[in-house]
Amino acid sequence: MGKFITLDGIEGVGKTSNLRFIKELLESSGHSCVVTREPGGTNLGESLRGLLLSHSDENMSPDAELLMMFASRAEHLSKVILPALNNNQTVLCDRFTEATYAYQGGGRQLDVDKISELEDWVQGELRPDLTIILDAPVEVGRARAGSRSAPDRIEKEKDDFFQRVRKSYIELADHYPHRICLIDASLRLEAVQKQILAKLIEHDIIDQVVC
Ligand code: T5A
Repeated sequence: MGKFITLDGIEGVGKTSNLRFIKELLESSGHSCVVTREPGGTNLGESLRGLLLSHSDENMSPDAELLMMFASRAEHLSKVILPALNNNQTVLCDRFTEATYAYQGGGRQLDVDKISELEDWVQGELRPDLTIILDAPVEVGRARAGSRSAPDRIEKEKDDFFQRVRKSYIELADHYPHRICLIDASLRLEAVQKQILAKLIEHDIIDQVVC
């Protein structure tokens, strides 16, 4: 079974920038990598992503949003993630279920027991071997993401929504320290990458020798 690594955090903290760095590290240490993302990663998942992150102002009920995240995840697990893990490949995923706890649980304030039930149903016992949460104050993420294209449905949320999302991520890392780690992403990119490298070594994902 391959390793399952996920990267998460609030908007603009540097997931995309660091995903490339992690992929290069993994490949240089001999991992065959599948890089993917949520919501998305399959034809159906990318169609759902289009609806979930649309730029329209049309309302979506929080329950519909939650169920669509898990519908995308069910397809992703069955078509991409599980086949790759079973083929001994390392899966590197830009966001996973921790995002659901943070955004739908924290941000939308949905009942986390419902999320946990869906997690058990859709994933069975599968959990990431390592989740790296890039943490930075909401203002820092906003400022970094700010200059890009028009905000999508979720990016349009107010600061208090993202404060709750950030708080949920911090709580998840506190609750599952063996598999979820928090990285200070407010630092310069090189300093962030140094922390990521240390975590990958600490969790036996890569060998110190190859670095
Ligand atoms: N969602 C997702 C849910 O609500 N529930 C779920 O279950 C799931 C799976 C997905 C959206 O869906 C929601 C959450 C999200 O709202 P996404 O595709 O993951 O969205 O996109 P975003 O989170 O919007 O990702 P972003 O592209 O905004 O941010 P990144 O990838 O974190 O940031 P990145 O790497 O593009 O960096 C932003 C800028 O900052 C610079 C970069 O160069 C770039 O210009 N930067 C730094 N600058 C200084 N110092 C550093 N350390 C820097 N790191 C990066």
